[in-house]
Parts: sequence; structure tokens; C-alpha cells
Amino acid sequence: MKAAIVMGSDSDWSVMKPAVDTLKEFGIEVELTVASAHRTPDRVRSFVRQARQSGADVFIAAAGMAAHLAGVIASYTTAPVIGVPIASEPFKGFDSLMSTVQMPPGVPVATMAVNGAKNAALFAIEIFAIGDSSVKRKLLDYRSKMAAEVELKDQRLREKITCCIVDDVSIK
Ligand code: RP5
Repeated sequence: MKAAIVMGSDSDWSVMKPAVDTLKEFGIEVELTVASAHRTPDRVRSFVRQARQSGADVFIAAAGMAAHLAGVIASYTTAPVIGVPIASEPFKGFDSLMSTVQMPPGVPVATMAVNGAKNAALFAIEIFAIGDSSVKRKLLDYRSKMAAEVELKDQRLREKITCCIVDDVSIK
């Protein structure tokens, strides 16, 4: 199982690193590149072809500003494309969100939250889990662990409140 991650610039890397980390945590191979829909359109096209040939079944595309990268990738493949709008100045990601999410009917992009790198990886993993029971098992474990962490946070908060004697607060 392999996912291809394309970033519009190396400046997107600090946001996208958690996507790579999460995919690796689930044992998914990652192919990572920088290619821009506007600055290097030919490179985007050839990367999509090469990545498909080398076994990438899901694409994650991250870009900021006039973020057309995910849409352009989707135009070159029928493999699922997950878009991550990257926050940048002056519109703080609203521009990239609109550019990524508003695809015309016929060429879908699954758009995540602004800077939603981790969920992009998890969404890709959910796609892989459809056909692979061991990935599905890992996803279920991941969810259980998350739920246990919430319980722990609740417990810690209760302890803190008890220790600090806040009379009028009741936690349900
Ligand atoms: C987009 O423009 C990139 O994805 C990046 O988010 C933004 C700025 O790129 P750089 O000027 O930092 O290369 O294409």
C-alpha cells in the first residue's frame, strides 16, 4: 500500500510532516514530492503518472494560496485525491480552502480542514482499510486509544477541580 504526497512548495513541509508520520505509523509506504500546479505543471502531470505506475493508490495534495494542486492532480487520475489547504498570508487559508474544495462536478477532491495533514493521512488509511483487515484493525485500535485519552483528560480535570475547590462548577 502506497500513498503519494505532493506539496506545492517545500514551505508546506512543516504542516505536512504529521501526514507522513501517521502514514508510516500505519505501515503505509509514502512517496513525497514538491510540484506546483502553477510553477511546474508538467512536473505535476509526470509525477501523477509515475506514482500510479509505481503503485500509489491514493494522492494527498497540499497547497496554499490559489491552491489548485489537488484539483489538477484529480484531473490526471481516477485514484482518490485528498486535498489539504495550507494556511498562508493574507487570508490565512480561506483562499486555499475555497480553491481546493470547490471542484466542478465530475472531478472530486476530498478536502480536509485547513492544515489538516493528520486527517488527510487518516482518510487515506481509511481508504486502504476497506480492502485490508490489518489496517482496519490498526484504525480501530487508534480510535480506542484516542477515546481512552479523552477519558484520562476528563479524569485529570476532575482531580484538578477537586484539588482547587471550585464550588460552583459541576462536570457532567
Ligand atoms: C503554494 O504557494 C504552496 O503550496 C505554498 O503553500 C505557497 C507559497 O509557496 P512558496 O512561495 O513558499 O514557495 O503554491
